[in-house]
Amino acid sequence: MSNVAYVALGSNLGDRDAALSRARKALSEINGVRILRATEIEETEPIGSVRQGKFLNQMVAISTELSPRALLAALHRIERAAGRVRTVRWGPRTLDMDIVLIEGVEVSDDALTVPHPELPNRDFWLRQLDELRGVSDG
Ligand code: A4P
Ligand code: MG
Repeated sequence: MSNVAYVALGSNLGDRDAALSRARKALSEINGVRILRATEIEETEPIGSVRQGKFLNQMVAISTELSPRALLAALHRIERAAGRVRTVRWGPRTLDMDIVLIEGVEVSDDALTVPHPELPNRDFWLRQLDELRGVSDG
C-alpha cells in the first residue's frame, strides 16, 4: 500500500540550493519512496524568535510505502548525512525535513505529529501544498 505524503525541505546555512537538491536526490533513493512533484524553491524570512538568515524552502509530494515513523526515521538519516547538527530549536540548519501531511493519515504521539502542527501558521507551506495538490486560487 502506498500513501501520498508532502515533505517540506528547508535550509538556511551553507550552500542552501545544494542542500535542497541533495535532499531531493536522497529522498528519491529511499526504498519505497517515489517523488511525484516538487514546488519551486522560495526564499523566506525566518519564522520564530531566533535571529538567523533567510531560508530556502521547497515542498515535494512523494508516494511512500513506508509507515509514517519509518519515513520520519529516513528523513532524520538524510538530515544527519547533510551535516545537520541540532542546537537551538527552530534555529539555523543546513537541512530540515518535515512531514507536513500524509493523505488520509493522522498521527499524534511523542515523536511525530501529522499533519504538522505548524501547517496552519506557515503561509508558504499552505501555498506550496495547494500547488502540489493542484488547487488553483482562480
Ligand atoms: N516531529 C514531530 N512531528 C513531526 C513532523 N510532522 N515532521 C518531531 C518532522 N518532525 C516531526 O524536530 C524536532 C522533532 O520533531 C523531531 O525529532 C521529530 O521527532 P527537529 O527537526 O529536530 O527540530 P526543529 O526543526 O528545530 O523543530 P521543529 O519543531 O521541527 O521546527 P520546524 O517546524 O521544523 O521549524 N523559517 C522559515 N522561513 N522556514 C523554515 O523552514 N523552519 C524552522 C524550523 C523555523 N523557522 C523557519 C523554518
Ligand atoms: Mg523540523
